[in-house]
Amino acid sequence: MTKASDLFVQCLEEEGVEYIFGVPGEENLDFLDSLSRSTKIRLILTRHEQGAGFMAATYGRHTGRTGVCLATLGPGATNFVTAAAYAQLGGMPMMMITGQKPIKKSKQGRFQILDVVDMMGPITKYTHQLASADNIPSRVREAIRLAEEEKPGAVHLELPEDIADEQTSSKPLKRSLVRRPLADEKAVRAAVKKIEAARAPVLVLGAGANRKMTSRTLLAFIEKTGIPFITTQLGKGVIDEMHPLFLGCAALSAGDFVHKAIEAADLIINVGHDVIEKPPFFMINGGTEVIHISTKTAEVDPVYFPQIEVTGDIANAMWQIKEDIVPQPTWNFDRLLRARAAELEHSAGLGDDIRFPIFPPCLVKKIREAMPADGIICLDNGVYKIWFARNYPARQPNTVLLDNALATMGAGLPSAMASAMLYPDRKVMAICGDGGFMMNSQEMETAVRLGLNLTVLILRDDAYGMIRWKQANMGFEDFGLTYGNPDFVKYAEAYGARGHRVDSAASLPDLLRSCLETPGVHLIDCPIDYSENDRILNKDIKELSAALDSGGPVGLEFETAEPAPAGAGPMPA
Ligand SMILES: Cc1ncc(C[n+]2csc(CCOP(=O)(O)OP(=O)(O)O)c2C)c(N)n1
Repeated sequence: MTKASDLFVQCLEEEGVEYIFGVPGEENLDFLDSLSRSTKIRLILTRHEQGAGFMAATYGRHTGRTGVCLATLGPGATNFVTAAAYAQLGGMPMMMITGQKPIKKSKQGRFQILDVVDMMGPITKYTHQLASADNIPSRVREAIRLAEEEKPGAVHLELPEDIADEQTSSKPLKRSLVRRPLADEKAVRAAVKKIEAARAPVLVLGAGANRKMTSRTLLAFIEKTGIPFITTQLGKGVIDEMHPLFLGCAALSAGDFVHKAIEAADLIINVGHDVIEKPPFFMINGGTEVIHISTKTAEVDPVYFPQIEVTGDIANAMWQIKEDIVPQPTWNFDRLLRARAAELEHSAGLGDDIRFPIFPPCLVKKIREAMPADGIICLDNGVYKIWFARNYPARQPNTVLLDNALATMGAGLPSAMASAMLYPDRKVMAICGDGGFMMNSQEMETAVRLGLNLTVLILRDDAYGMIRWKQANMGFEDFGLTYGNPDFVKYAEAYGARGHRVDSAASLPDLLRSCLETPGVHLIDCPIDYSENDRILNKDIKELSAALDSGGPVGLEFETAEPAPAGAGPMPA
């Protein structure tokens, strides 16, 4: 016979779990005791359940295997909610294990008791209370299977104290061998015919394209056909964004150069579309047609109703299409590529502006120069996310971890910590606003305790800058969005990390280099100047890209004899 909590740990070992991130409570003590004897799973104690949840989700995002986190009942479980939603919307396989008071006999009334299983319902793929030790193997297997199946997401198991203490003869189940179904040949053929008949097809790579094998087959397709590509924010890095056929990332909702490129296309090959992201284009009836290539069928809505759907494993679908397709001499991508050329010209000038406090495009450029191709930047949520999504070329998959799904603040530092744990030989940087950093800054202690090599860059504007910008934009008074900050250098030092302060744009590269090369946790306090966000993002870019059609300031003239078909314009802001 085996104790239930021992069996639970054995099941997790069988699944290949390496870490459990968490904050245990009294109701997890049997489980914790069982975990103490595991030679395969390491407990990573955090200072808040949210940090544990974000780290577990990021483990899932990097590996495709379920990241596991642990908390107690009631308040521990409620602290998991944001991380669960982050994993669920962001497509990251993650399992939460929470404790509970005994379910058969309890003398404690309703103290700390919430219906956690019910609470997790809307934000998980599976939530279940273990009511018998015998069922632990099948419940764990089912939870992990579902967490990893397309679209990956969050699952939850509740282990009550009395069940954890039961004895059972059950044994762990082995992982199943699962393959995603392959796309149907006829759908592939239809897609190929449509692409061959187009004049200027374009690829749009979204969140679902960010899978290990997909990058390889997509690259082979792009190299064979010469068809250019754009990415959504969650598709960043699927293909090297320094590739000459990269047309940009859809970071703004509308009016950017990248939207001009989409408008110039007459067919959109939309790979790995996920409705969770803001759409990079919107369809109108009779407008530009769309081929949907994904593991799931298209969720139709007023701006998305593709004409052809190729559903099944994306890597295989792209391989089949690549094998079948014959590049056409009639394809012409000039207008698409010229929009990109104009964009590069515009952003190069901005990146060279070394004013101080630092100018966002210059910051992005300096960080790109400091980070190696496989270096990982993990963004929190704030204004700077738009700048990084637009201007920072991701060279490899999962090297720009940003959250364009739940878009929560507070995940930047924990996601960077999980990245640094998983890839100790790569350079990892958390990039946070002062607001987002302070939401989980207590995890600096965890980072130092774990001995991570990590650079945390805090972009300090002493405000919830993103909201302040929108407030100004909407014509409201500047009210209610500014605050003071701790002395971040001293704050870092109090945790045993190294604190640094940037005092000029020119000194940033050396500071970045020394932080990235010196082991340990570094925190950089970097004042940032957001005063021109509006001029550049809302005015200049839109005016310059709009001028592309008529040959405006950037001197580009699109052939007007054969205008792009209407209907694939950017989503209105
Ligand atoms: C948990 C959470 N709370 C609130 C928001 C809404 N929100 C989005 S950005 C933002 C301000 C971010 O401020 P900061 O981290 O300092 O970055 P900045 O925009 O100043 O660069 C807020 C409040 C959110 N996305 N997530």
